[in-house]
Amino acid sequence: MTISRRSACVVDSPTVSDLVRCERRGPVVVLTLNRPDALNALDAVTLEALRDAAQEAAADPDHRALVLTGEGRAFAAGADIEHMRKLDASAGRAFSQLGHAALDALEAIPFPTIAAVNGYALGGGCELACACDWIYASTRARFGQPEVGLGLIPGFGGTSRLARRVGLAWVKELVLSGEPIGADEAQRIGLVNRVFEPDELLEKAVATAESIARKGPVAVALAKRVLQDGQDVDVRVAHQLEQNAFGWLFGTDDRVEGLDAFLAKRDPKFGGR
Ligand code: CO8
Repeated sequence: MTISRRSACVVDSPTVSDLVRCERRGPVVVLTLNRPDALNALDAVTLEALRDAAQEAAADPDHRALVLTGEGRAFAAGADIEHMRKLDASAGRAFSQLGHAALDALEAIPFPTIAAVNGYALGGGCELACACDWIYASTRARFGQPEVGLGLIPGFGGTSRLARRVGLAWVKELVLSGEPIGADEAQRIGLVNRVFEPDELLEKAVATAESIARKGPVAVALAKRVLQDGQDVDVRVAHQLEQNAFGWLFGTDDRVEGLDAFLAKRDPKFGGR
Protein backbone atom coordinates (compact mmCIF):
# COMPACT_ATOMS: atom_id res chain seq x y z
CA MET A 1 0.00 0.00 0.00
CA THR A 2 1.27 3.47 -0.90
CA ILE A 3 0.74 6.40 1.41
CA SER A 4 0.51 9.83 -0.16
CA ARG A 5 -0.02 13.27 1.27
CA ARG A 6 -3.07 14.05 -0.79
CA SER A 7 -4.17 11.65 -3.45
CA ALA A 8 -2.55 9.16 -5.74
CA CYS A 9 -3.50 5.97 -7.48
CA VAL A 10 -1.59 2.75 -7.87
CA VAL A 11 -2.76 -0.13 -9.98
CA ASP A 12 -5.11 -2.60 -8.25
CA SER A 13 -4.12 -1.43 -4.80
CA PRO A 14 -5.93 1.02 -2.56
CA THR A 15 -4.06 4.16 -1.63
CA VAL A 16 -4.69 6.24 1.43
CA SER A 17 -4.61 10.00 1.33
CA ASP A 18 -5.63 12.56 3.87
CA LEU A 19 -8.75 13.70 2.17
CA VAL A 20 -9.41 11.99 -1.16
CA ARG A 21 -8.84 8.24 -1.35
CA CYS A 22 -8.02 6.84 -4.75
CA GLU A 23 -8.42 3.19 -5.75
CA ARG A 24 -7.75 1.58 -9.13
CA ARG A 25 -10.09 -1.24 -10.12
CA GLY A 26 -8.54 -2.25 -13.43
CA PRO A 27 -9.42 0.55 -15.87
CA VAL A 28 -11.82 2.18 -13.38
CA VAL A 29 -10.65 4.70 -10.80
CA VAL A 30 -12.71 5.21 -7.65
CA LEU A 31 -12.24 8.49 -5.75
CA THR A 32 -13.67 8.65 -2.24
CA LEU A 33 -14.03 11.88 -0.27
CA ASN A 34 -12.57 11.02 3.09
CA ARG A 35 -13.63 13.46 5.82
CA PRO A 36 -16.49 11.43 7.28
CA ASP A 37 -16.40 13.16 10.68
CA ALA A 38 -17.31 16.43 8.94
CA LEU A 39 -19.70 14.70 6.50
CA ASN A 40 -17.05 15.25 3.80
CA ALA A 41 -17.49 19.02 3.95
CA LEU A 42 -15.37 20.74 1.32
CA ASP A 43 -12.73 23.04 2.78
CA ALA A 44 -9.89 24.58 0.75
CA VAL A 45 -7.47 21.69 1.35
CA THR A 46 -10.06 19.09 0.37
CA LEU A 47 -10.89 21.02 -2.80
CA GLU A 48 -7.19 21.19 -3.68
CA ALA A 49 -6.89 17.43 -3.09
CA LEU A 50 -9.92 16.81 -5.25
CA ARG A 51 -8.59 19.04 -8.05
CA ASP A 52 -5.23 17.23 -7.93
CA ALA A 53 -6.89 13.79 -7.86
CA ALA A 54 -9.05 14.68 -10.87
CA GLN A 55 -6.04 15.96 -12.82
CA GLU A 56 -3.99 12.86 -11.95
CA ALA A 57 -6.85 10.56 -12.95
CA ALA A 58 -7.28 12.41 -16.24
CA ALA A 59 -3.58 12.13 -17.07
CA ASP A 60 -3.41 8.33 -16.77
CA PRO A 61 -3.93 6.84 -20.25
CA ASP A 62 -5.05 3.51 -18.75
CA HIS A 63 -8.08 5.01 -17.02
CA ARG A 64 -11.38 4.50 -18.81
CA ALA A 65 -13.99 5.68 -16.27
CA LEU A 66 -14.20 7.22 -12.81
CA VAL A 67 -16.59 6.84 -9.88
CA LEU A 68 -16.73 9.53 -7.18
CA THR A 69 -18.30 8.74 -3.81
CA GLY A 70 -18.09 9.70 -0.14
CA GLU A 71 -16.93 7.86 2.97
CA GLY A 72 -19.52 7.47 5.73
CA ARG A 73 -23.06 8.80 5.68
CA ALA A 74 -22.52 11.73 3.31
CA PHE A 75 -21.39 12.24 -0.25
CA ALA A 76 -20.53 15.83 0.78
CA ALA A 77 -22.60 18.05 3.08
CA GLY A 78 -21.43 21.16 1.26
CA ALA A 79 -18.66 23.68 1.49
CA ASP A 80 -17.08 23.72 4.95
CA ILE A 81 -19.12 26.18 7.00
CA GLU A 82 -16.46 26.57 9.69
CA HIS A 83 -13.92 27.43 6.97
CA MET A 84 -16.30 29.91 5.30
CA ARG A 85 -17.06 31.64 8.61
CA LYS A 86 -13.52 33.10 8.55
CA LEU A 87 -13.63 34.52 5.00
CA ASP A 88 -14.09 38.13 3.94
CA ALA A 89 -15.51 39.11 0.53
CA SER A 90 -12.22 38.74 -1.29
CA ALA A 91 -11.38 35.40 0.33
CA GLY A 92 -14.95 34.22 -0.30
CA ARG A 93 -14.55 34.92 -4.02
CA ALA A 94 -11.19 33.12 -4.03
CA PHE A 95 -12.82 30.14 -2.28
CA SER A 96 -15.56 30.04 -4.91
CA GLN A 97 -12.86 30.17 -7.63
CA LEU A 98 -11.01 27.26 -5.99
CA GLY A 99 -14.25 25.26 -5.87
CA HIS A 100 -14.85 26.00 -9.54
CA ALA A 101 -11.27 24.95 -10.39
CA ALA A 102 -11.75 21.61 -8.62
CA LEU A 103 -15.12 20.95 -10.26
CA ASP A 104 -13.84 22.12 -13.66
CA ALA A 105 -10.95 19.62 -13.32
CA LEU A 106 -13.49 16.88 -12.66
CA GLU A 107 -15.67 17.96 -15.55
CA ALA A 108 -12.64 18.09 -17.88
CA ILE A 109 -11.77 14.41 -17.31
CA PRO A 110 -11.84 12.97 -20.83
CA PHE A 111 -13.59 9.72 -19.88
CA PRO A 112 -16.98 9.17 -18.19
CA THR A 113 -17.41 10.10 -14.53
CA ILE A 114 -20.22 8.85 -12.29
CA ALA A 115 -21.16 10.37 -8.93
CA ALA A 116 -22.27 7.58 -6.57
CA VAL A 117 -24.17 9.68 -4.03
CA ASN A 118 -24.33 7.62 -0.86
CA GLY A 119 -25.91 10.19 1.49
CA TYR A 120 -26.12 13.95 1.87
CA ALA A 121 -25.25 15.93 -1.28
CA LEU A 122 -25.97 19.45 -0.08
CA GLY A 123 -24.74 22.81 -1.31
CA GLY A 124 -21.25 22.31 -2.73
CA GLY A 125 -21.83 18.54 -2.46
CA CYS A 126 -24.78 18.69 -4.85
CA GLU A 127 -22.76 20.97 -7.13
CA LEU A 128 -19.89 18.47 -6.99
CA ALA A 129 -22.18 15.63 -8.05
CA CYS A 130 -23.37 17.78 -10.97
CA ALA A 131 -19.78 18.13 -12.18
CA CYS A 132 -19.82 14.37 -12.89
CA ASP A 133 -21.36 13.11 -16.11
CA TRP A 134 -24.30 11.57 -14.28
CA ILE A 135 -25.46 10.63 -10.83
CA TYR A 136 -26.45 7.33 -9.26
CA ALA A 137 -27.96 7.65 -5.79
CA SER A 138 -28.58 5.48 -2.78
CA THR A 139 -32.09 5.42 -1.38
CA ARG A 140 -30.57 7.34 1.57
CA ALA A 141 -29.29 10.23 -0.56
CA ARG A 142 -30.58 13.75 -0.01
CA PHE A 143 -29.93 16.57 -2.45
CA GLY A 144 -30.31 20.27 -1.92
CA GLN A 145 -28.93 23.79 -2.17
CA PRO A 146 -29.50 25.10 1.36
CA GLU A 147 -27.22 28.14 0.99
CA VAL A 148 -29.94 30.81 1.32
CA GLY A 149 -30.56 29.49 4.84
CA LEU A 150 -26.96 30.48 5.60
CA GLY A 151 -27.23 33.88 3.94
CA LEU A 152 -25.33 32.62 0.90
CA ILE A 153 -25.98 31.44 -2.64
CA PRO A 154 -24.51 28.41 -4.46
CA GLY A 155 -20.88 29.15 -5.27
CA PHE A 156 -19.53 26.05 -6.98
CA GLY A 157 -21.65 26.02 -10.15
CA GLY A 158 -25.11 25.38 -8.68
CA THR A 159 -26.68 28.23 -10.60
CA SER A 160 -25.38 26.87 -13.91
CA ARG A 161 -24.69 23.12 -13.90
CA LEU A 162 -27.72 22.26 -11.77
CA ALA A 163 -29.94 24.45 -13.95
CA ARG A 164 -28.81 22.55 -17.02
CA ARG A 165 -29.61 19.25 -15.33
CA VAL A 166 -33.06 19.96 -14.02
CA GLY A 167 -34.28 23.10 -15.81
CA LEU A 168 -34.84 26.62 -14.53
CA ALA A 169 -38.04 26.06 -12.56
CA TRP A 170 -36.64 23.20 -10.47
CA VAL A 171 -33.29 24.88 -9.85
CA LYS A 172 -35.16 27.98 -8.72
CA GLU A 173 -37.23 25.96 -6.28
CA LEU A 174 -34.15 24.16 -4.93
CA VAL A 175 -31.96 27.28 -4.64
CA LEU A 176 -34.57 29.80 -3.54
CA SER A 177 -36.36 27.55 -1.02
CA GLY A 178 -33.21 25.82 0.21
CA GLU A 179 -35.29 22.72 0.94
CA PRO A 180 -33.71 19.31 0.26
CA ILE A 181 -35.24 16.47 -1.76
CA GLY A 182 -34.84 12.69 -1.51
CA ALA A 183 -33.41 10.28 -4.05
CA ASP A 184 -36.73 9.37 -5.67
CA GLU A 185 -37.70 12.97 -6.28
CA ALA A 186 -34.19 13.72 -7.52
CA GLN A 187 -34.62 10.91 -10.03
CA ARG A 188 -38.05 12.17 -11.04
CA ILE A 189 -36.70 15.64 -11.90
CA GLY A 190 -33.76 14.26 -13.87
CA LEU A 191 -31.01 15.04 -11.38
CA VAL A 192 -30.36 11.35 -10.70
CA ASN A 193 -30.27 8.64 -13.36
CA ARG A 194 -30.80 5.59 -11.13
CA VAL A 195 -31.48 4.81 -7.46
CA PHE A 196 -30.02 1.75 -5.68
CA GLU A 197 -30.07 0.22 -2.22
CA PRO A 198 -27.19 1.63 -0.13
CA ASP A 199 -25.17 -1.60 -0.14
CA GLU A 200 -25.49 -1.93 -3.93
CA LEU A 201 -24.72 1.64 -4.99
CA LEU A 202 -20.95 1.56 -5.37
CA GLU A 203 -20.84 -1.85 -7.06
CA LYS A 204 -23.56 -0.81 -9.52
CA ALA A 205 -21.65 2.37 -10.36
CA VAL A 206 -18.38 0.45 -10.79
CA ALA A 207 -20.14 -2.19 -12.92
CA THR A 208 -21.42 0.54 -15.24
CA ALA A 209 -17.93 2.04 -15.36
CA GLU A 210 -16.43 -1.38 -16.20
CA SER A 211 -18.97 -1.88 -18.95
CA ILE A 212 -17.99 1.50 -20.43
CA ALA A 213 -14.32 0.46 -20.19
CA ARG A 214 -15.01 -2.41 -22.60
CA LYS A 215 -16.27 -0.03 -25.29
CA GLY A 216 -14.09 1.82 -27.81
CA PRO A 217 -12.18 4.33 -25.65
CA VAL A 218 -11.57 6.85 -28.41
CA ALA A 219 -15.25 6.80 -29.33
CA VAL A 220 -16.36 7.12 -25.70
CA ALA A 221 -14.03 10.07 -25.11
CA LEU A 222 -15.07 11.79 -28.32
CA ALA A 223 -18.77 11.23 -27.65
CA LYS A 224 -18.34 12.84 -24.24
CA ARG A 225 -16.50 15.81 -25.76
CA VAL A 226 -19.11 16.33 -28.48
CA LEU A 227 -21.97 16.04 -25.97
CA GLN A 228 -20.35 18.59 -23.67
CA ASP A 229 -19.22 21.04 -26.34
CA GLY A 230 -22.60 20.74 -28.05
CA GLN A 231 -24.32 22.18 -24.97
CA ASP A 232 -22.50 25.50 -25.31
CA VAL A 233 -23.15 26.26 -28.99
CA ASP A 234 -25.96 26.78 -31.46
CA VAL A 235 -27.63 23.53 -32.56
CA ARG A 236 -26.31 23.90 -36.13
CA VAL A 237 -22.76 24.19 -34.81
CA ALA A 238 -23.45 21.18 -32.56
CA HIS A 239 -24.46 19.18 -35.63
CA GLN A 240 -21.19 20.16 -37.32
CA LEU A 241 -19.20 19.07 -34.28
CA GLU A 242 -20.91 15.70 -34.46
CA GLN A 243 -20.29 15.30 -38.19
CA ASN A 244 -16.61 16.20 -37.81
CA ALA A 245 -16.11 13.80 -34.90
CA PHE A 246 -18.02 11.02 -36.66
CA GLY A 247 -15.87 11.40 -39.77
CA TRP A 248 -12.64 11.62 -37.77
CA LEU A 249 -13.37 8.27 -36.10
CA PHE A 250 -13.28 6.58 -39.52
CA GLY A 251 -9.52 7.15 -39.47
CA THR A 252 -9.04 5.21 -36.22
CA ASP A 253 -7.95 1.60 -35.66
CA ASP A 254 -10.73 1.24 -33.10
CA ARG A 255 -13.36 1.88 -35.76
CA VAL A 256 -11.85 -0.84 -37.99
CA GLU A 257 -11.66 -3.25 -35.04
CA GLY A 258 -15.20 -2.49 -33.85
CA LEU A 259 -16.84 -3.04 -37.23
CA ASP A 260 -14.67 -6.09 -38.10
CA ALA A 261 -15.42 -7.71 -34.74
CA PHE A 262 -19.15 -7.24 -35.23
CA LEU A 263 -19.04 -8.76 -38.72
CA ALA A 264 -16.86 -11.66 -37.52
CA LYS A 265 -19.24 -12.22 -34.55
CA ARG A 266 -16.46 -11.84 -31.97
CA ASP A 267 -15.78 -9.42 -29.10
CA PRO A 268 -13.74 -6.36 -30.14
CA LYS A 269 -10.23 -5.77 -28.78
CA PHE A 270 -9.89 -2.00 -28.77
CA GLY A 271 -6.37 -0.56 -28.69
CA GLY A 272 -7.52 3.00 -28.03
CA ARG A 273 -6.08 4.37 -31.28
N1 CO8 B 1 -19.37 22.25 6.93
C1 CO8 B 1 -18.66 21.94 8.02
N2 CO8 B 1 -19.00 20.95 8.88
C2 CO8 B 1 -20.12 20.25 8.59
C3 CO8 B 1 -20.91 20.52 7.48
C4 CO8 B 1 -20.49 21.57 6.60
N3 CO8 B 1 -21.13 21.89 5.47
N4 CO8 B 1 -21.96 19.68 7.48
C5 CO8 B 1 -21.81 18.91 8.56
N5 CO8 B 1 -20.72 19.25 9.24
C6 CO8 B 1 -20.20 18.65 10.47
C7 CO8 B 1 -21.02 19.09 11.68
O1 CO8 B 1 -20.60 20.36 12.15
C8 CO8 B 1 -20.72 17.97 12.66
O2 CO8 B 1 -19.45 18.17 13.22
P1 CO8 B 1 -19.23 17.90 14.81
O3 CO8 B 1 -19.51 16.43 14.98
O4 CO8 B 1 -17.81 18.26 15.01
O5 CO8 B 1 -20.22 18.78 15.50
C9 CO8 B 1 -20.62 16.75 11.75
O6 CO8 B 1 -20.37 17.24 10.44
C10 CO8 B 1 -21.91 15.95 11.70
O7 CO8 B 1 -22.95 16.82 11.35
P2 CO8 B 1 -24.31 16.93 12.20
O8 CO8 B 1 -24.06 16.65 13.65
O9 CO8 B 1 -24.95 18.24 11.86
O10 CO8 B 1 -25.14 15.72 11.57
P3 CO8 B 1 -26.73 15.58 11.45
O11 CO8 B 1 -26.98 14.19 11.01
O12 CO8 B 1 -27.40 16.08 12.67
O13 CO8 B 1 -27.13 16.59 10.24
C11 CO8 B 1 -26.90 17.58 8.08
C12 CO8 B 1 -26.67 16.33 8.95
C13 CO8 B 1 -28.41 17.80 7.87
C14 CO8 B 1 -26.24 17.33 6.72
C15 CO8 B 1 -26.27 18.81 8.78
O14 CO8 B 1 -24.94 18.50 9.15
C16 CO8 B 1 -26.24 20.05 7.93
O15 CO8 B 1 -27.26 20.69 7.76
N6 CO8 B 1 -25.04 20.39 7.40
C17 CO8 B 1 -24.87 21.60 6.64
C18 CO8 B 1 -25.46 21.45 5.25
C19 CO8 B 1 -25.33 22.74 4.50
O16 CO8 B 1 -25.90 23.77 4.84
N7 CO8 B 1 -24.55 22.69 3.40
C20 CO8 B 1 -24.33 23.84 2.55
C21 CO8 B 1 -23.10 24.56 2.97
S1 CO8 B 1 -22.89 26.06 2.04
C22 CO8 B 1 -22.27 25.54 0.56
O17 CO8 B 1 -22.08 24.40 0.32
C23 CO8 B 1 -21.97 26.62 -0.45
C24 CO8 B 1 -21.17 26.09 -1.60
C25 CO8 B 1 -20.54 27.18 -2.37
C26 CO8 B 1 -19.54 27.90 -1.56
C27 CO8 B 1 -19.00 29.03 -2.32
C28 CO8 B 1 -17.85 29.64 -1.58
C29 CO8 B 1 -17.78 31.10 -1.74
